[in-house]
This record gives sequence, structure tokens and C-alpha cells, in this order.
Amino acid sequence: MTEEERYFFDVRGYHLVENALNPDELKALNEIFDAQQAHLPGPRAGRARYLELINWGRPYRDLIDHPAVLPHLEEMLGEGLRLDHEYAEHMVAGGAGELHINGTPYSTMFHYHVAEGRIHCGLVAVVWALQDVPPGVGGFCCIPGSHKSSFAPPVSITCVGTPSPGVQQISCPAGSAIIFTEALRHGTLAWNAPTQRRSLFYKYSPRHVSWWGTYYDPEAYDYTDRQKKLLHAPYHSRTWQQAPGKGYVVSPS
Ligand SMILES: O=C(O)CCC(=O)C(=O)O
Repeated sequence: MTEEERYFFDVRGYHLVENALNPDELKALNEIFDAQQAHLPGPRAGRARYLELINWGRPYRDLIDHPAVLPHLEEMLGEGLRLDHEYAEHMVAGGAGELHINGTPYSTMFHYHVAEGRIHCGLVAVVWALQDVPPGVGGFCCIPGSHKSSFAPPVSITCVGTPSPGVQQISCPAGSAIIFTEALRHGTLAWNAPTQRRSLFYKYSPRHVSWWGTYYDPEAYDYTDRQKKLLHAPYHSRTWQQAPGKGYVVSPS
């Protein structure tokens, strides 16, 4: 992260990377999305969530450690960061989702703080936009700066129906990535564009933290070494390791 990016991330709680995907990557991801969507039963109305994108092919697996976002994630989550879970959503019309999470009350899962000149986060999300998100059409929204709020959010502040002042839509061109700390108060504005919203959510946690509770198999595909490192189950330290099939632990030395 540049000094300016770090400053604005700290102030706002999110960072927008435009042109994170090149046109070939975007095309491949959308073509696979088309094929997956064709399997959906019924009309493609409203909002649908798709799980296990990791099984959708290499373009989806290559988002795990995409170079447009990985350096930012490394800085916020530290060594040993891990992919916690991923999913996709489409929205055709409507589909608002209420604001959630906030700087206060404190949560070990969704925390944000700065110590010793470094950002420390719980869960951090990357939202990949596969279609344009023009101003005013809805989609991801947040209250910038709320990851550092010292007060619990009033329930009167909403993004459903008529959004409250201070709730900000983050518009962006297709191929963008929004990186945000889940401590930020965020939600989904109803979608009203003629095109569907297509968003991919890849969420990362510090080395020893899990939100999803199920873990990837780093051997399931021909992952690169760097991708395998991001797919480990949560742990803090492995200075002592269990000997496979034995009831004792061994020192690495
Ligand atoms: O982009 C959106 O629709 C909001 C995402 C959201 O609420 C979340 O990631 O927890």
C-alpha cells in the first residue's frame, strides 16, 4: 500500500482498486458465471448467492492471491493470512441487505485497530465487481469511518428503503475490487440498474482466526505454492507438531 492508500484506508475503512482485473480475466470470470447461472432453477430475479466458487475453475481460484489485492491484504492481516471463505451473488432488482457490524461493540472477529504503526484487522473482504456499478444503482454501501466508531450504531440509520444520509454507495467500473475491513458498517443497497449486479466475495482472516468454520483442502487442485499458503486451516504456531498417526508431539529441532 502506498502512504496515501494506507491513510485513506485507515480513515475510510475501505479501499477501491479500479482495473484490478484485466479484460481477459473479466471475460473469463463472466463466461463461467453465465454457465453457472444457467443451472439455476427458475427465473433469475432478485438476489441469489452461490457458494464454493473455488470449484468454478482456474480463473476463480486465481483470485485467491490476485496481485492487485494481495499486498494490501498482507499488510492488513499479517503473515500467515488465510482465505476464510468465498461466495458470489447476483442481484437483478431489489435485494437490499441491512447495515451490519461497526467499530463498537468490539468484536475479536471483526476488529480494526492500529498499533505500532501497523493496521490490524479481523475479517477483511474483497468484493470483485464483474459488472459496472454506476452511481445510484445500489450494491455495496457503507458508512465510511464507522470501523472506528466509539458508539453503537443507532438502528434508525438504514440502507433499506430510503437510505439514511451518511450511507454511501461505492460505485465502480467492472473489474474493480473493493477491499474493506468487516469492522466497517456496511450493507447492500437495493439494485435498480437494467444490468444485473455480479459480485464475488473473497474474505480473509488473520492466521489463527476462522469465521466460516470449514477449511479448504490445499491439495484439492493444482494450486500454486502461494495459493496453498493462503488455504491453510487456522492455527497460531506450529513449533511443536503432532507426529502423523502417533499420540505424541515432536519438536521441530
Ligand atoms: O456488497 C454487498 O452486497 C454487501 C456485502 C456484505 O454485506 C458483506 O460482505 O458482509
